[in-house]
Amino acid sequence: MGEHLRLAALHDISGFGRGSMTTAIAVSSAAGVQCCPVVGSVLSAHTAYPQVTVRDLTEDLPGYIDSWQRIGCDFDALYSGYMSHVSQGEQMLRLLEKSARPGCLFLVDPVMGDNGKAYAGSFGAEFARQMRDYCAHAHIVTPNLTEAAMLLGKEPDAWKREEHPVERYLEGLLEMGCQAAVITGVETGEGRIGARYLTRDGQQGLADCPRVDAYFPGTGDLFASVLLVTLLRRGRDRLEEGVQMAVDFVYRCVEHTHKAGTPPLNGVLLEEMLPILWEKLR
Ligand code: PXL
Repeated sequence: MGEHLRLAALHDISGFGRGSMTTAIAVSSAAGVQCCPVVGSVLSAHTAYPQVTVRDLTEDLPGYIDSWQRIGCDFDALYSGYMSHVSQGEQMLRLLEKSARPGCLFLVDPVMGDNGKAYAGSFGAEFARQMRDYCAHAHIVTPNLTEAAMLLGKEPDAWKREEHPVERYLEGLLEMGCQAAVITGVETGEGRIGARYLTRDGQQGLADCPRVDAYFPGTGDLFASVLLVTLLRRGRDRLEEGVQMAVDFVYRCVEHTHKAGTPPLNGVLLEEMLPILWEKLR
């Protein structure tokens, strides 16, 4: 054994509804990876609920990261998702510069919207432009189609009116400067959905699964978290395996939850599925 993997994750904590930090911690722990949280905001629930409280912690983050750097924390991966303020990403760049272990992976999930709409909050064109600059530093980005359109300066629903947007968006994302781009929520055939990827050195591919007729918030966070821990566990260059593992696991969670019939806003029944990750990745 000997390899004790550790990542730093910047997300919000949403108290109810599953997703973001609670998902990142659960998935990392099940995969045997320590997750050190950088909490950018605290919400009573994710913003798909009609009424939530929000505490933004952007101002606290510089001191928090200073403290980590004085202690001498270092990481095998850096991971960011939902940011209540786009400047929060600067703290991840400080970690990248000073607290990265050799081969440290930097994954950015540019959380801004879904289904052709920006999420409630500050996710306008200026946020998207700054997110684009931030993504230039990432090794891997994992937008859905809505977020990919926003990163490329388009309307959140532009992909609905374009022919074959995925191929062009993947190339556009690599032009931002990242090493690899994965677009999620892509229709891959009649009744099928999945993710497509493209890397700077020309690898490309897809993983897909049957589409389940239901929408569960937080599945993008689940996808990115599973992808990242798979790469840490199996090898940083095993993108195909990581994307496949993430699609399969999200599908199993969605299918299980759909059958269980719990309220979709509560998210997928992740706790009941974690043993699968434990089995596969330990
Ligand atoms: O799943 C992405 C996400 C993360 N965090 C918060 C959210 C959402 C999506 O709605 O509201 C607070």
